[in-house]
Amino acid sequence: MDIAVIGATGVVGRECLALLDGGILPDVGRVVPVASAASAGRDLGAEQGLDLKIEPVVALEDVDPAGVDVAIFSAGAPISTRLAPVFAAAGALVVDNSSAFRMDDDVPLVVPQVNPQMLEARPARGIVANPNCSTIQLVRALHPLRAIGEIDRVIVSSYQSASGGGLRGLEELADTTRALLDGADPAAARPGKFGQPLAFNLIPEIGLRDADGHSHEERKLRREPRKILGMPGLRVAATAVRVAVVNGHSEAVHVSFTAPVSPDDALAALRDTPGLRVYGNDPADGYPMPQPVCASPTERRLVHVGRVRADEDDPCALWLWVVADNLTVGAALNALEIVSLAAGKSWL
Ligand code: 2RA
Repeated sequence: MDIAVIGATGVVGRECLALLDGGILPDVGRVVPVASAASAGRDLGAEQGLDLKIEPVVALEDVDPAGVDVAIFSAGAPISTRLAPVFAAAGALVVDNSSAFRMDDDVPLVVPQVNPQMLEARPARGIVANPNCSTIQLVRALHPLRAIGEIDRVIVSSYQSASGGGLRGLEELADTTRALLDGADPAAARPGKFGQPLAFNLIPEIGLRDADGHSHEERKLRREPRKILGMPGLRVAATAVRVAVVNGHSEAVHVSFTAPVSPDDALAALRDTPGLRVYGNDPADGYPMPQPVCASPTERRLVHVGRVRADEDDPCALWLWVVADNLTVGAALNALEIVSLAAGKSWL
């Protein structure tokens, strides 16, 4: 299987290469990293200390889609809009990490642990959309709970790390933190990737707000779970906050069901679900936090669910605390799990 990684020098592209190096897919042939012309010729394998044989970076304008079996896009919606159909037309299965196609009716939006049935047949346009990072961890925590009752409403507050803003986001957190520790005036910090200085701060806006006051990220958290769970009428209310965390998104999730539910039943359903790390309510069980989750090569490939507890004013509702590495679980790993799922189908 020859794979092109478009956006290979970005934070998600690098995770894709690292996962491929780790053997997430069998029978990998050529790995063609694609990036800007400024990166053409770079040896990302050597830069990242990978064993996998990776070809020198090809500039976006020079890439030849012919002969590519799979193309993973992590270069932003404009590039996906322009080039994903070109790769698909050349016969590649495109897995797109951008928001370009997620809500198109003829493009499946897939989390393999939740709606694998969406890949029983080759996607009509040859494109599969990878959901937004904060969506993936949310639906992987919600899906098992459908075994204990019918979900009626979800209220989610997300606490999203700087790495969600890519390399610029990471640089900005480091720069503004260093500046403040050196005594600089936070107001002097230039509003960059996040519009406000992030160090020691919270920014209640991810993606611009619309006329109704909802941010672009909050819209994703409302629309995407409905499509993935096949619940177009699911009521979802979201608040998305950028926080001064390097990597790892966290979510406080309030789930309402149509009938009474118990935290014990929820914990049992979650514990029966592969790919989840579940924390009980014994103080010794602890709770998930982004820093240790993302620091562990094994834990950063799981969705972590803790603080499962009753809503004391509503017997039909529960609280959850969900943490995951937004670059692996929330992007690169889900994309490659889609490829792995597709590889088992006759149509790839
Ligand atoms: C963010 N989910 O966290 C968006 C895109 N990665 O910035």
